[in-house]
Amino acid sequence: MTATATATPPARAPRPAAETQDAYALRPEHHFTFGLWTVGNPGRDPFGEPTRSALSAPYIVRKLAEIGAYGVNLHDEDLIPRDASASERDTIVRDFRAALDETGLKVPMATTNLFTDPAFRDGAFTSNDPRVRSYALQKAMRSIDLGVELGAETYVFWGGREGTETNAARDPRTAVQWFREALNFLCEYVQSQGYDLKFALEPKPNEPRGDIYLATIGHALAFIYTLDHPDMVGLNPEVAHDTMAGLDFTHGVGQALDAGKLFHIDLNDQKPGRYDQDFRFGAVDPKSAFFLVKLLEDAGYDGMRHFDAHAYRTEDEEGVWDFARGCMRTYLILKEKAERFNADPEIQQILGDLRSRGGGAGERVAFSAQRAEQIKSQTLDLDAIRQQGYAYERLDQLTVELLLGAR
Ligand code: GLT
Ligand code: MN
Ligand code: MN
Repeated sequence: MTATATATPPARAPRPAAETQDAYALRPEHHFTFGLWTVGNPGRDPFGEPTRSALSAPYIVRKLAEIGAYGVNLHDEDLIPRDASASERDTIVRDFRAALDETGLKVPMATTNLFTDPAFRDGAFTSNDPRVRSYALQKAMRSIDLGVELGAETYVFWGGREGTETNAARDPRTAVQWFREALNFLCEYVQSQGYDLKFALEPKPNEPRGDIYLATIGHALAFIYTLDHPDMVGLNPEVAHDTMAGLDFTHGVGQALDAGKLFHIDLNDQKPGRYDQDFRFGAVDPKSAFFLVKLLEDAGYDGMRHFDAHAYRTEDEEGVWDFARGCMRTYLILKEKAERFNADPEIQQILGDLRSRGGGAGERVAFSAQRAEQIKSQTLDLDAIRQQGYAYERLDQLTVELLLGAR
C-alpha cells in the first residue's frame, strides 16, 4: 500500500445548516460564557506536549462572539504573562478591550491563577510560608482590579493548590482559619475600593493536590457562614468536581440554590472516579445534564451558564469550535426537553398523582400545638401506604424516551 503525503488535510463534512437558522440558534441572550483557558486549552496533559497552537485572547473573543457566546472569563495570567512590564500590560489590556468593544462580548467573571507558579506548590492562602500567603493576597488584589476594570461582577476562588499530600504538614483547622482570613481580607478590600463584586468559591475534592480543602459544595457552603461578610460570598460549583467524587451534582446545586448561593456555575462533563476530565457539557451523561438544566431553568437561575471544559486533546482548532458550539447546543436542547417534560401530560399526571395521594393536597406542616396534636392522633392507613409503589420506573422510562426523542 502506498501513502501519498498531502499538504492540505482532506475537506471535512459540511456543518449542519447555519446555526442562526435552526431551532437551537446560539445567541448572547442565553448568557453562555467560556474561559480564555477553556477554548484556549492547547491540549497539554501530564504525559504529552500541546497538540494545538496557542490562540491570542483577542482572537478568542472574536471567535466566541461569532459563534453566539455572551462572554469570556479569565485568570489574570490567561491575559497578562506573570513577568509582563506595566507598559506590556497596558498594551495587552488595550487590545483585549478593543476586541470586546468591537464584538460586544462581556467579561462577567474573573479569577486569579493561584496554582501555576511554583511559589504556590504548598498552596496560596493556606501555604505554611507566610510570604506565599502575602503573595497570594497581592496577586488576588491586582487580579481583582483587572477583573473589575474589564467589567466582572463575579470573582471565583478555586483553591486547587489549597490542600495536602500529607496531613503531617498542617493542622486542617489552621488551613480553614488562613483561608477565612484571606477571604475576609479580600472582601474588605473590595468594599474599600467601592467595587460591586461578589465572590464565588469553587470546591473540588482533589487534583492537583492529593486532597483539597473545602472539597465539596457542602464544605464550602458551611464555611461561607463563618466569614465576616457571608452575603458577599457564594458558590461556583462544577459538574466534574462533584462527579469525580461520585456525588450527585444536581443535589448539591439544589442546596446552593435553596441557600441563595448559586452565584456562578461551571458546566462540563466527567466520568466518575477519573481525573478531572472537563469534557464537553452533556458528553458523558446527558441524563444527569438534563436534570441539571431542568433544575436551573425551573429555579429561574439568572446567572451565567459558564462552560469550564475543553476540547479533546485529539482536536485541531476546528474541533475546538465544534466543542464550544456543542456545549451551548446541548444546553439549549436539554432546556427544550425540560419544557417538554413540564408539559408532558403523562409525566405530569404521575407527578400530580404523587402530590395528591390519599386525597391530600400536600400542604406544608408549620408547627402549632394544635397541628402537632392533630398529626399525633391521626389514623393513617399504613397497610395501604406500605403496599403502594411510586411508579418511578414508568416516570423514569418516560423521561428516557423523551430524552431519546421517542416522545
Ligand atoms: C482550572 C480548574 C477549574 C477552575 C478554574 C478557575 S481554573 O482550569 O480546573 O475548575 O474553575 O480557577
Ligand atoms: Mn474541572
Ligand atoms: Mn471549574
